[in-house]
Amino acid sequence: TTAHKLVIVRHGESEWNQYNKFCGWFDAELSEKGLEEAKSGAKAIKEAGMKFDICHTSVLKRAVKTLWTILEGTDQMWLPVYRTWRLNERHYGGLTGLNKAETAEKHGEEQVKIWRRSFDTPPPPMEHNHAYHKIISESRRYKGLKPGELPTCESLKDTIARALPYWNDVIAPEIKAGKNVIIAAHGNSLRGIVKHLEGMSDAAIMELNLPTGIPIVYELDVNLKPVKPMAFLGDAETVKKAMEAVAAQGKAKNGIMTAAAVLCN
Ligand code: DG2
Repeated sequence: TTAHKLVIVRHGESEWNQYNKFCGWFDAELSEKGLEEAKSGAKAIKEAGMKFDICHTSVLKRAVKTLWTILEGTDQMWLPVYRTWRLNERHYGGLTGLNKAETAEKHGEEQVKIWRRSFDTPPPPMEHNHAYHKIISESRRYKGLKPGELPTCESLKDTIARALPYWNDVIAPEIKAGKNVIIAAHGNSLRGIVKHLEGMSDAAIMELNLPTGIPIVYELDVNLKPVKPMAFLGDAETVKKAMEAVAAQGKAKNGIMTAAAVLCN
C-alpha cells in the first residue's frame, strides 16, 4: 500500500537540448520553450494539489530554475531547497558541446546509443585542452569536492554511484520521516534514481528516455518500493512523443546523407 509520494522532474528543455548538444556538466540555460515546459509542469502539480516539504536539485541552473518555476507556480517559494553536485547530469566527458546528430553521422548511431544509454561504458574523458574543461572543472561550485570526486566523464553506473549516497543518506530518510519531497534534476541522474527505485536491469534502463519538464509521481511503500508504475502529470500522447523525441536526438540528421558520406569516404 502507498505510504509515501515522491515527485521527480527533469528540467525543461535547455538551450543545449534545443541545439542538440551533449551538455553534461556544462551549465546551460533553460530555453524559452523549457521555461514554458516548467510552467506547465507547475500547473499540473498545482492542479493535482500536490504540496511539498523539501526540495532537492543539482548545482546546474537548468534544474534549479525549473524547480524555482515549479515553486513559484504552486506558491511554495518558501520551501527549503538543497542543491548538490551529486544530482548533476552525468558528466559527458569529451562529448560535451558536440552535436548529437553530427556525432551520430561521424561515429554511427550505434556508437552514440552506447555513449548515451549503455549502463557502464563511459564517454571518452574530457581532456585538459577541451573547450569546456576550464569552465567546468575550475568552477567555484566544485571547490568542496574531495580528490577523485570531480569526474572527467561518467557512465550511468558512475552517475548512480555518486548520486546514491545522497539518495540513501539524505532523501530516503526524509521520505521515510513523512516529508513530501520533490527532486528537480536531469535525464541521466534521474534515470539512475529510477533504476534504483524500480530495481531495473542494466538492459531495461537503456530503453528509458525521460521527457523534459513533465513531473513524474511515484507512490512508494514503507520500504520506498514503488507500488505502481511511475505516473506522468501530463497527457499520455504528449508524454509518449516527448520520450520518443529524446530517443531520436541520437539519430543522424539525414539517413541518405549518412550513406552518401560513407560512399565519399
Ligand atoms: C542531457 C541528456 O542532459 O542527454 O547532458 O545532453 O537532462 O541535463 O538535458 P539533461 C545532456 P542524453 O543522455 O539524453 O543524450
